Amino acid sequence: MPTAAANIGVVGLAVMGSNLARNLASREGNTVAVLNRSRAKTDELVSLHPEAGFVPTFSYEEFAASLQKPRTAIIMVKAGLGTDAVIDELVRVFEPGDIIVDGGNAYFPDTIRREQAVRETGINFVGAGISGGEEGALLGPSIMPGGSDESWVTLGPILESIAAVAEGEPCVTHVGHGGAGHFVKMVHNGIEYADMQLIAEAYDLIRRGTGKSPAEIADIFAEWNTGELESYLIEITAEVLRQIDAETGQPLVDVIVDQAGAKGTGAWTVQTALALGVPVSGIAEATFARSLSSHPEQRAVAAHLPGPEGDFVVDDADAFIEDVRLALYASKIVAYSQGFDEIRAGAVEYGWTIDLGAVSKIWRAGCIIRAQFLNRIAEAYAGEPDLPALLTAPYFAEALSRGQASWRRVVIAAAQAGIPAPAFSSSLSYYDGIRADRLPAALVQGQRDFFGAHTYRRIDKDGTFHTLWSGDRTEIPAVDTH
Ligand code: NBP
Repeated sequence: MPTAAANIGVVGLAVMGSNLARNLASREGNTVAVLNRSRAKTDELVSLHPEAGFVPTFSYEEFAASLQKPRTAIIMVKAGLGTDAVIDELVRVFEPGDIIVDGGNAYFPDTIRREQAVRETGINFVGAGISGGEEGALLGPSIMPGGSDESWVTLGPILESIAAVAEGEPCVTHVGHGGAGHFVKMVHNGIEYADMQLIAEAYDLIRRGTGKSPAEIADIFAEWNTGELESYLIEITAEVLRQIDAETGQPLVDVIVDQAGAKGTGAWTVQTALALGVPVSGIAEATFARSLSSHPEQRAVAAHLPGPEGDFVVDDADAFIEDVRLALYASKIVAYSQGFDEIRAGAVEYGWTIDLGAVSKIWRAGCIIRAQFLNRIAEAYAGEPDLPALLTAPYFAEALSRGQASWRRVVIAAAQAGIPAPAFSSSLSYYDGIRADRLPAALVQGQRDFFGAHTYRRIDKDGTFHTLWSGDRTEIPAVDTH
């Protein structure tokens, strides 16, 4: 058995686990024990990176013996049954007070279940969302840990040592108890879907409205990246659009099949939002847009359905591009506002205390949605921690006010030209819905009471009412069911 030389261990040495282990090993004070189900990955990692000083282990007993107490292990295996299998093994060889961290992409209800089960053994379980892909794992990810306060005492400094750094601050915070970390990571991914879809719609509208080439649009995105839209996603979009396919000489974007894949975190975000009753229409439209794109059989049979007559060419390309920029920013504000609403609602539902400003700050570096914009969100919550809707904060309200005329022109142009812009248009509808004095929901309540006696409330007195909806209307009494 090895001596307890390591202060942290990693189980699962595929691309994410091995990069995270290397990141940990590169930081002052860390000695990293490593373990993988099959021996080959451990041998390869240790032989390729002697500088890391890894402690290789080949059984859970050896792994546990190599760790100082409280033992701390980060699991980086395929989410699902693999995670449960590793947890069972670690629970078998660990002791009360030790800490098991799941750094995989777990669905948060699984994390809640695992945390409760492991806690009964006296061992701490922490579900930690880790964003940034393989490069982030190696160089500095954005980390969203949940779990107990006790585990954070040991884990906090270790995670702070490997996280990305934004303006001098590590991109990790103790998000909340239980499954809060994986919940927040899920919503992060949902917001990422919306952000990507909005950028794709902006590209499509500019291309089809102005006839500009992908390379020319890349220049526009690069320019946008110097202003309020500055973000990793805008930056990489410019690079994707500039890329030429070596085989055909065509812009690569024109050679790629137009069917977008998904690994399921967008769907989780939307399913969870539906259960919580939180409208995340931007994320939902982005998720559905990927689904729509991925049904070629339906698209083939629908291709003959008529669209508007004539070509779509805007009169003033520069003005249209500026309209699209402002519409993109406004829609992005809506998508983030909706995502933060979901986190707040999740915190209430599951009894977590989540600092929304702190969440926005740990997304400023290391993850896919990293952007300057997140500082504005942090400022909004610093100014008003219980802000009911992010988009009403003064900075965002001003941006929406500045952009709304452009936003409407772009959505009108898309509809008239027959260009799908589901995220742009649903975001505008959300904006108009949330700011409306009165909504047709009153009529929906009337309909519900008519066919199902679901009752309604009145604007002029307290109580719950049901109407007998038939016969002579003048005879219909309103019955207070209280
Ligand atoms: P994979 O998701 O491809 O999983 C491969 C690893 O899981 C290998 O180490 C494999 O061991 C191990 N494993 C499996 Br599969 N079943 C196991 C079991 N029953 N018991 C023990 N180990 C088992 O690895 P990855 O792409 O490095 O991702 C790791 C985690 O990080 C996943 O949860 C993923 O969703 C998450 N994540 C990935 C990314 C990314 O960009 N790839 C980003 C963010 C988060 P073996 O070598 O013996 O087969």
